[in-house]
Amino acid sequence: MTTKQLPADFLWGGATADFQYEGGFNEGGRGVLSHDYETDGSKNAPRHHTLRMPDGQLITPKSSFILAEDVPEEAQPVFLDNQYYPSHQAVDFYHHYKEDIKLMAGMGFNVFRFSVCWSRIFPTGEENEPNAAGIQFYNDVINEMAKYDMEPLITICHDELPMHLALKYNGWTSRHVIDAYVKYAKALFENFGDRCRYWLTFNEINAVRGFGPTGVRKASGQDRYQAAHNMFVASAKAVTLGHQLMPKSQFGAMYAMSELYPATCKPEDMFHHLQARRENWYFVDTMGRGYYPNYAEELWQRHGVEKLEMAPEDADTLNRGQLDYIAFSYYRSNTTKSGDDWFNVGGSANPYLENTPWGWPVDPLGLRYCMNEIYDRIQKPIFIVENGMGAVDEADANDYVEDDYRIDYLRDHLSAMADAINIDHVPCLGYTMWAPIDLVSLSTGEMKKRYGFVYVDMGDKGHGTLERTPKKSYQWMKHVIATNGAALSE
Ligand code: BGP
Repeated sequence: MTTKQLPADFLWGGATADFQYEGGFNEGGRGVLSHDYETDGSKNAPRHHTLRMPDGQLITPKSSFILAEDVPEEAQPVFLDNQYYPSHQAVDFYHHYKEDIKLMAGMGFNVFRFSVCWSRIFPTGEENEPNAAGIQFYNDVINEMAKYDMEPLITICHDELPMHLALKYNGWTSRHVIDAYVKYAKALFENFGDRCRYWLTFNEINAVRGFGPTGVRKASGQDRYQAAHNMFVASAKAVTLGHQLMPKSQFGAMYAMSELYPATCKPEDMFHHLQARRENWYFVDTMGRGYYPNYAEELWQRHGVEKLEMAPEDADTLNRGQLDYIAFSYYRSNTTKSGDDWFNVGGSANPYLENTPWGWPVDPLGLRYCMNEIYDRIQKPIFIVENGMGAVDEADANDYVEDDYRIDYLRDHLSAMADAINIDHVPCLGYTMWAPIDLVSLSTGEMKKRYGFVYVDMGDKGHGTLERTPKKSYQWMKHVIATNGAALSE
């Protein structure tokens, strides 16, 4: 059997996002964030937010992603007393960071991916100077990590906007937001750049195509792809500036790249698959190669894009701000066939795979496939920055969880990853598992959908002690990291 042992400098860690993990929503001068208005939900009842019209009427858009829908301009988001908003407390990393970092270090993590909360640094996005208390918080976090030789991987923007920017500028459709983003990124580079090598400009930037960019009032293709263009320019500017200020820095952006298969070998399904996969390649290709791909025009037409607003210097900006590595999340694979909605691939069931309790097909080999596919195409190192299994964990009286299903999921995926590295020779910088400590689910807003190595005593409505207890998978992962992957063959 080929060894599963990984290169000595391999980065092992976990990944989180501020509004799902951090809490402290009205502490330390933090401003209101787009996600703060999202309620909890469940597998069958989507999250939602509420908007108030000038006449007092309340409306609830269909989209669970704040304002990612055609809503009247006068509508203002509101908090309602009878709703629960999970981002406000999340699982309170804000007050538990020392304990959580110690727990992560206990597993042997040498990297921890977290996102900075934009509105903690610039509460509205338009201040001239960063919020000192926000800078202090992340300095404390990074310094705490340094005690355990754990380096940060910082996501600059994880699917979020300060609410003020979302409302005033119609989110990313406006170039004003590019300037606000670059100012924000610069503040992070100046304050944390001496201790951070690896950066991600955006999380799952390709989600803009489906969910809509956070804080945009319309869901038209024109708006989505204009927002994507502005995000490409913002990312490229941040990369160029980051390289200047921090010569050793390495930049990636993160893509949701769960694998996509044709449902059959019928030529029409195969061709549909090629085009559907390009819906995501569009983002990787443009940012990884520094220019729009040949098929961009065909894709724009498909989505009713008439003309994107581009500045004359944008082509040069994209070219100079190419990414150093390609990061992605991988949870599952999907299938598609001719006739499927472009925004909703994955409709056909895959008879060869079993699903998680949330209906996500489990496909470890798809991870190896995906790693090869990305490297074949872009020829830059890759970084797996999210992978994991959301499950219902039944804790015993001592809050102990025997999560053998999670161990199985991770063993199979990590083995597939090791094969891509050791057999296929795909350069891979590291692996950060989503999410080392239980936190709030992005899609459903639940606590019940747990991912962690560490159980957090908290329920879907925020009740609980927030006490942290390692699960069975904690010890297992510790052993895998201690052997640098060799234990995966045991
Ligand atoms: C990714 C997001 C994460 C995370 C993860 C799991 O799309 O980047 O923020 O939440 O998916 O998804 P969920 O929480 O919906 O189970």
